[in-house]
Amino acid sequence: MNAKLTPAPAPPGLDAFWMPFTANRQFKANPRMLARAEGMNYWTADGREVLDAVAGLWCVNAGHGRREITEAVARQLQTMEFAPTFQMGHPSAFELANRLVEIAPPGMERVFFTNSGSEAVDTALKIALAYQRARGVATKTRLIGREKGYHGVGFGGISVGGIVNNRKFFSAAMIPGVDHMPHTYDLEHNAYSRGLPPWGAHLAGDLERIIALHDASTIAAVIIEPISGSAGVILPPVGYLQKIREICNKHDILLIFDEVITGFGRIGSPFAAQQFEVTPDLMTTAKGLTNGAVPMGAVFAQRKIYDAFMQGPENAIELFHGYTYSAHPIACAAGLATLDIYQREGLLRRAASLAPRLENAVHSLKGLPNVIDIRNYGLIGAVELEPRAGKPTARAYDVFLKCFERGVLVRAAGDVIAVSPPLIVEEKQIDRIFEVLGQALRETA
Ligand code: PXG
Ligand code: PLP
Repeated sequence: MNAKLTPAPAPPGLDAFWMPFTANRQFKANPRMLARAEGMNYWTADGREVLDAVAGLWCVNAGHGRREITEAVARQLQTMEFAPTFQMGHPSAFELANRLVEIAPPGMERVFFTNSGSEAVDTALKIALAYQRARGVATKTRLIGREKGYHGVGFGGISVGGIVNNRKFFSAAMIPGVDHMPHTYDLEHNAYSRGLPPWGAHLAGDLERIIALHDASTIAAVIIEPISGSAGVILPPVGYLQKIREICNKHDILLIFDEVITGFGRIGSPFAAQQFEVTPDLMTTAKGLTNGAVPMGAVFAQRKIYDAFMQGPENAIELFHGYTYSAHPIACAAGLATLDIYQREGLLRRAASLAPRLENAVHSLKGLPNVIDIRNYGLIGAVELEPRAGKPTARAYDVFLKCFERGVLVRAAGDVIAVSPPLIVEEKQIDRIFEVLGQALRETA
């Protein structure tokens, strides 16, 4: 877009908007405003083009400005802007659920809609607890998460999550009966691994320790991100997820995969469950479900879980849970149009063919100043930096800023720079992302 043709909008007052997960004062002193998006790019309010290397926030998997989504949403708005799904229904909710089941891991035949990943997580945890009661094992009430896990910001999600800053302020309100397995982050053994790290499958064995401590009869579910994003891209060691699945089977404990980031093609299959050939009992998703165009999340459930609820009198509500906007018609329209694009363009598998290019590009940054590890899988790349003494996260923030100034949007998670471009990314754009990141690293003390 030619900046000269578009008068800059009057600078808005910045005080009223309390920004999420943002250093508000730092941002408002030097705001970075995005005004337009198309394909792989954003344009800033002053007309500068920025290559989106993070798919918005890991969600715009089909790239920006997809007409089919816009038109589907507009059509739905003109036909029926809202319809309740409590004791009522509308066709696109059922259609979207059916379409999702078609691409889901084996047996995941039921879908519960939410409005975000955080709501999907809280929903999955509640389904897990209610399921154990429904099938007559009401003693199974404990939940197990992992250190460094990110499961959104609901009270359930932060309780099973393992990110210190998300927890410490709210410690008085953590849900009871939660344990945490160790994370699998280990630079000593795994630094600079390409793809899944070879070391660490044995860490799954810690689940046996927790089960031995409490007894399996008290444990409802284990929740895990197949690949964790927010904690700085932590990958499952080879064989680790399989081992977790075996232990859960052995002790009759539900396994929940949180696929909010890994879902919808990010790592080369529709879901990580398929890529890693480990099928969970429940799966939480959001983000790529609607290409980020309308907020929506979904919990996938194995048929056996849904069936366990379908007893008692037929006029009884089986699950006391739901959101006003569960299966909102606008979100359903966006979801259906998004799935059409994914399927027509083969995007749910495309990351597999681009992964080698990204792997080579990201690992070419080894040896640059302050780089202490590089990780990658599918269309996810991460460069970990040595934190500045006494100033954690400051170095990665500076690198993020330098990249933005040079026209590439990356994401800083702690002292890790994460890259997760839309799945439509071209090989040349992958190269450009890491060229710019390399320059930024060279210039950052
Ligand atoms: N689970 C996982 C695994 C996630 O990654 C959520 C739940 C929560 O989703 P909502 O839609 O409530 O935000 C997430 C979200 C980042 C970043 O850059 C990651 C997320 C959100 C924003 C930024 O690491 N993950
Ligand atoms: N708070 C109040 C007072 C409500 O009436 C409702 C829903 O009816 C909620 C919260 C929950 O809102 P939502 O269904 O959008 O999650």
